[in-house]
Amino acid sequence: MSDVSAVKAALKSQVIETPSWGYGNSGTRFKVFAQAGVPRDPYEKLADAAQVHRYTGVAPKVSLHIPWDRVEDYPALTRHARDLGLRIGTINSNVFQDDDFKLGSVTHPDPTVRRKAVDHLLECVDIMDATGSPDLKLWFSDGTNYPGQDSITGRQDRLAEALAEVYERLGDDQRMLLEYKLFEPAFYTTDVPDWGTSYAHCLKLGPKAKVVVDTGHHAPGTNIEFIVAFLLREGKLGAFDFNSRFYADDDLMAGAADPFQLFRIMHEVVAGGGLEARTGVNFMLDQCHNIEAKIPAVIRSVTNVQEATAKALLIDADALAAAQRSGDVLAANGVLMDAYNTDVRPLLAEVREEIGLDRDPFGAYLASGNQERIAADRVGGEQAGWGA
Ligand code: PSV
Ligand code: MN
Repeated sequence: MSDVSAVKAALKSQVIETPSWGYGNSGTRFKVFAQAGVPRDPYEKLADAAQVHRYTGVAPKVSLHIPWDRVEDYPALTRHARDLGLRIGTINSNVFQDDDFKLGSVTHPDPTVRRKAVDHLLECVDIMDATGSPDLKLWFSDGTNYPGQDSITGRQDRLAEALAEVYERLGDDQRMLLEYKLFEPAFYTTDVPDWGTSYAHCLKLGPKAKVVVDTGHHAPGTNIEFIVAFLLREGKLGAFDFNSRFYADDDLMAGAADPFQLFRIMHEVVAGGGLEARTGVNFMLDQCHNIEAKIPAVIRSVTNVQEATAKALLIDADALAAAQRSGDVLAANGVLMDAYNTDVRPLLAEVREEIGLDRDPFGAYLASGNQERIAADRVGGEQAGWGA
């Protein structure tokens, strides 16, 4: 796209959804480091998300995770979000932190455990009804640790049965987003290990079922942009869980480990029309901030996604197509690299200024005093974190 006003319009209309759990305490299996001012409940998590939206202008949606964000009164939480200029985004189910799910949730060999897992997923759809959330995100830790532990085929049958029941319960405007992950916590087999498995189940389920690409959930060297291009072409790319991966499912800030990969992904998104609202691609972050301050880290992640998007939008599509048609490999690659090597920060600063925001969201947030305010105000009570 070479028309700067069209590039700016696309950047202004992009929505990046932030995760409630990114504002809570998190860590590794070795240690969770508590931070001052961390939210103590979902209401405070939304207040933090509102700060991110206030300074970036593109983050009005917040994903919830159930039961971490379970509240008595979902309409009240939804009103609270609205009062803060936000709306509730995706409802993330959690069938991986209950003792009953040791051998799996929806693929567990025992039908009573499967029932419990499916009931949780149905509860998540009830929460979607109560909050106006359009998307249910399913990620299953289900799998096996040892050869022979369970039937791989049997587990696929159970998975299909559970997904079908939940799919049936969805309203007309609600979608099911099925996430995959190569491994962890199961190490031998995972029941939804890759995009192909997710895609096959979604295809059978119907048009309301789509695949989620969590950028951290692949083997090293996987060409994620190919997956993105393929799914978009098939109309089955539902959402991203953006984060960075150095080694495994690190869940670090999007664009931190490999900004070039994020650019390549966004190029396929732009080329496949994925920025257009009609495709319904949801740009979510799924990350945790273990050692860095959380709100500024989410701001940084949002701007990293924006920078990758801006660079992808700046690719001269006509020049690229011409080079591709004529088989000029070096020219085609050059068109992409020219866009990638453009410093888009001044362009994004202009975009922000045009919508009445500070040119530098990160600096403006740090100067706002909010970080000190929440550290002083949020004393007592229990800080939210994994499992809260
Ligand atoms: C699993 O690793 C995952 O990516 C899923 O999206 C979970 O819901 C999320 O992380 C939060 O822990
Ligand atoms: Mn994820």
